[in-house]
Amino acid sequence: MLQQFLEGDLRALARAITLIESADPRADELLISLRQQRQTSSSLVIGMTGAPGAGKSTLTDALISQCRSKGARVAVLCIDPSSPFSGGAILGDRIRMGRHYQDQGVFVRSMASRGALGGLAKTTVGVLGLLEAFGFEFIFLETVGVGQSEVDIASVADHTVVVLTPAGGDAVQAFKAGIMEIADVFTINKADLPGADRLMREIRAAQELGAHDENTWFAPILQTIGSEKEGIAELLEAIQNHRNHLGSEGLRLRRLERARFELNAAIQELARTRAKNTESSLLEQISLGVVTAREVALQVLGFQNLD
Ligand SMILES: Nc1nc2c(ncn2[C@@H]2O[C@H](COP(=O)(O)OP(=O)(O)OP(=O)(O)O)[C@@H](O)[C@H]2O)c(=O)[nH]1
Ligand SMILES: [Mg+2]
Repeated sequence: MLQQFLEGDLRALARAITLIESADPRADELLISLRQQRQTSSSLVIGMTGAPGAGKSTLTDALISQCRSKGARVAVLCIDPSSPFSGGAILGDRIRMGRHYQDQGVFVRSMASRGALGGLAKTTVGVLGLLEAFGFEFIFLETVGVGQSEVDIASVADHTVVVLTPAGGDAVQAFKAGIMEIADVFTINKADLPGADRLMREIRAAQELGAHDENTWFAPILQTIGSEKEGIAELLEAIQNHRNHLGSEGLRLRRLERARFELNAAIQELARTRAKNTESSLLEQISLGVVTAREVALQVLGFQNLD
């Protein structure tokens, strides 16, 4: 399978993803040998975030066409934190991206991730590693719904595109959700609706208020009409400009951030298992107030002391 994978066989990729999703122990082995074969990844990993209905799927779809027109191969990972199954909200995206299905240069995969850390499946990072090793030039990550998963996506992606709309209160929502901080590129989608210029000024004002120096990357603020495919070339260009800004050192730091996210997910997973398997006698002691939950936690996690 490794051989077929390295030769670019999409069926081998699909099988490898299934291994990861089913938590098959051979998946780790595969990932490690792939990482040794393909040391450097030049993929652009792009996270698309924004409120439900902002136009993430529409824009991703248009960006796929833009990448394909340049001959680049593209993968899309749709992450649905609301569902334990793939389906539901994801289905619409599949249909919308349907016309790329015949295209061998486009790979679309949906993943459910309910119950996973912050809504972003721990398997997502593994699958992402596979897509990078496979050699896609562009990899888009898209979530359905709002919440923590948007911020998580920024920990995993190299470039985070925040999709806003001129609809009332979008900027306010973005400030609240901490999305301003994670944006590498803003796009005001639905720029055909009134209020796009005003929103642009609000974001710019907010950026200038924040701490900055001569090295600060001011996320460019674009306007797009996803449904008309307007502004798509400029959006892709802005993403590529951010890549150039990051350079190899910036990219290295982003990847460290991803590793930290991955480690955090692994630790939480282990801790959760330990908690679930804790003997009832220990639970009873906590319940009676004989010991604190923290003391038992340290014990079941194998810590010697509070450090
Ligand atoms: N007027 C207008 N409508 C748009 C534009 N872009 C997308 N839409 C429409 O907005 C609706 C939502 O777009 P989606 O791409 O599904 O939005 P999304 O962010 O992926 O939504 P979720 O996946 O549910 O979070 C669709 O009906 C699109 O046709 C635009 O630029 N202008
Ligand atoms: Mg969508």
